[in-house]
Amino acid sequence: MLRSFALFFFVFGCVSKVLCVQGSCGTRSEDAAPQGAVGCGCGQLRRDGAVEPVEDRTASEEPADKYSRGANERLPEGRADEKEMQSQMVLITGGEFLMGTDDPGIPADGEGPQRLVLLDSFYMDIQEVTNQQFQSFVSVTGYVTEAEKFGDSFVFEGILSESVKNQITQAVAAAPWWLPVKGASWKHPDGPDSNITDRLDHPVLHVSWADAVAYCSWANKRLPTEAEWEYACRGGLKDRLYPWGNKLNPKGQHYANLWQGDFPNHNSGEDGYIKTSPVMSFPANGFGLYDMVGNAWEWTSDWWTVHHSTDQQHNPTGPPSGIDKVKKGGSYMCHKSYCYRYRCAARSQNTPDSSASNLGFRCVSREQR
Ligand SMILES: *[C@@H]1O[C@H](CO)[C@@H](O)[C@H](O)[C@H]1NC(C)=O
Ligand SMILES: [Ca+2]
Ligand SMILES: [Ca+2]
Repeated sequence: MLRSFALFFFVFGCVSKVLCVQGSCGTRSEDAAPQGAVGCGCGQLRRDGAVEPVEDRTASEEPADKYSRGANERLPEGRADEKEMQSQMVLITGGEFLMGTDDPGIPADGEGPQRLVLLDSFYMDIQEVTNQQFQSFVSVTGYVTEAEKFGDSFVFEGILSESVKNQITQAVAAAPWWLPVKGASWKHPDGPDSNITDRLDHPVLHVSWADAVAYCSWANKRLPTEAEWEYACRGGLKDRLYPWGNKLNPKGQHYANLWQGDFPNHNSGEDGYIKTSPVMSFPANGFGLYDMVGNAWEWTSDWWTVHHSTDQQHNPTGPPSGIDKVKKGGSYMCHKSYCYRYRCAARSQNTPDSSASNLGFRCVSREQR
């Protein structure tokens, strides 16, 4: 806990927020911050150091190994069905692109400097991994997510039922709209009294970085690097803000599931969705990829740093180690006033064991799967 706070000081240099005692913060306490500098508090969802996972995981039990197809070779029939459950992939033809931006929306996030990156070709899921897809993975492998092991996950206050909200005494000091909710998991995304029955085609949520790695590995895929994700997000456009261009709502249309209204108090749902939307509800980008920005944040394989070399790089994979993993694209909770992170160059971070009601993933692979 101390370490997260120290890091929080370091990253945001914002003393007032740290001193803001749990529960005593006004919900608009971030108004004083530069626009979007702190955002939706998405980076603050760290698990308390005092909370230990139910099981210690040894190296050989890393989810990626344990649940890889190799390790599950003898598992049940139903391969064909399982295959059909997988997301369609699209070829992202390699090439050069300008990663990051010299005109950062949130400089503290390390969006800049803009730098030349060369990537090999790869295939990418056209959609975020859905509840249904994750369910098929779990039913074949018996996988248990980290949120289920910890027994809780972070849920946005605005989507909790009153009865669950009333039982919660803790909050994230810097972002009081995030509540650690017992029993929240991918199966119970809005808390223990919710379910995914009507949301099988929505992005899976409350998955940690390791959970995402385990799923992709099982599917013979992997998480994208940040560079791959950003290149894919840009959809062939150069130096634009969004996957579709520079205008947020071309011709008055919504191109992503974001937040309209007054964050965090009122979501007008003008784009049709207060929470997540079924994947592919908004137009695809030039590469045929859906929901690259908005809907659910997406984990990448890179460790987080805000320092980037301007040297040209080939297939960069980020720093060799770190504390947080990079996530990209923003979510249905992002509004310009708090979380101007639904841009391709934007980025944020979480500890790998974090999970929340706005964070999911998609996979990539070198070959067509
Ligand atoms: C799932 O939630 C819906 C309400 O969102 C409820 O009507 C339904 O009974 C729940 N299903 C289960 C299996 O709990
Ligand atoms: Ca929305
Ligand atoms: Ca997304």
